[in-house]
Amino acid sequence: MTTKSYDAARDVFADWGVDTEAAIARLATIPISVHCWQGDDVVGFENSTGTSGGGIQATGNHPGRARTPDELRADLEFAYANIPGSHRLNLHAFYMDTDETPDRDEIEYRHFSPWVDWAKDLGVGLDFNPTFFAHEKADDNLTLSHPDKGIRDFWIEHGKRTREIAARMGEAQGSAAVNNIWVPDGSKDIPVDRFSARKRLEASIDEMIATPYDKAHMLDAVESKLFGIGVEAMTVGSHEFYLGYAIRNKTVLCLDMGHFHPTENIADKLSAVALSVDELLLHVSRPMRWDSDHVILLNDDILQMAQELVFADLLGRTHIGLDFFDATISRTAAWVIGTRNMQKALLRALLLPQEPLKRAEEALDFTTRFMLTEELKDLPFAAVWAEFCARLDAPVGRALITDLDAYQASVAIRR
Ligand code: RNT
Ligand code: ZN
Repeated sequence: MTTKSYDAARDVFADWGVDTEAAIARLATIPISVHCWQGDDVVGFENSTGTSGGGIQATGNHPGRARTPDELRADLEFAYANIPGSHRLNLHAFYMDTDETPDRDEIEYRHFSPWVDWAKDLGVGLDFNPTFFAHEKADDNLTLSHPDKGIRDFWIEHGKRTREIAARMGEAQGSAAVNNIWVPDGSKDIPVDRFSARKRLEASIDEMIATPYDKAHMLDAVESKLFGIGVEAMTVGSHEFYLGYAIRNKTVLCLDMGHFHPTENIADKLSAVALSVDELLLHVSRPMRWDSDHVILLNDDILQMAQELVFADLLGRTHIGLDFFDATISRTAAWVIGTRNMQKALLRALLLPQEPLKRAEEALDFTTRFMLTEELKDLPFAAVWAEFCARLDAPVGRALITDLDAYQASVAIRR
């Protein structure tokens, strides 16, 4: 039984030539890779003494931070129950779940097997990341491009191990785990030999990813950045660096929305890079003045990203991951609302009548395009979203807020 408001919305969309049932069915097939690090403020679970670093740090002290793998999994279970559909978990290497104390160059699959078992039970696919920060050997904000070969070798070994772990995860779950490489490497002040640093980074990644793995199990991705705290003058792995690297080496290219100049439009980049790379990974995020990793809102930036993915037919070769962390609000609410915002943006894009929009543009009829884009903003998207959530057993509106509040209250008391 569908609701009256959905029935009415279906007719409105049908009038524009849009099939709401097709949009709902398509949205249900799009997994979002939910980042584990929103749940514990990017601290991780290494038993050895980790340091903070790499210019990434959550700010805020809201009660209820997950302090153990069990707490993080409980929070994730709650979050997934309130996010309609089947999704993934993006795990960082320093979220190992073990009593052992392996250093980064000693990690093995068994240190992550509790995650694999749990994810399998929950029907969640895993993605993975080497962790090149929060470690004494990264204190100079240099890892794979460090002038010291010993340090580079340490991190190369770490990266190799994550690829093997990710490949085993992918094999166990029957879908490729994306293993995303981001390094903090850069220079606080103006360097005089950028080229050597970039050649070292290239050579290190080449060595790290030399062992081939079945693409059905593991996909290498590379993530660029503009600058970070402590590396204001130069980031070794810049956008141009990794765009070229990904093209030459046929890796996935990761675009993080916080890793460009603030006035750049990341949505605009998708169709440009899609001509040269096969697969994309997104780190959907909300930079405010800098790479601040605010929780994503349902704003124009996200709507444009989703529209590009749908209109340019890039969903089939784009892995949608999230990358935000806010410790001033409920971490579970941040996960749930942020992930749902990505889905809502995709649904809106799926519900737009592409044909008249593209036809107007092709005919250089910008008046029609303008009238359409603005009038279409009034379409009853919310009724279709509510129907999607109802079919997939996820609450909306006040019921959702009551759920989020109750869970936050429970963790705030216990932790
Ligand atoms: C850092 C990058 C990177 C990290 C995660 C934790 O600026 O965005 O993706 O946020 O790997
Ligand atoms: Zn990122």
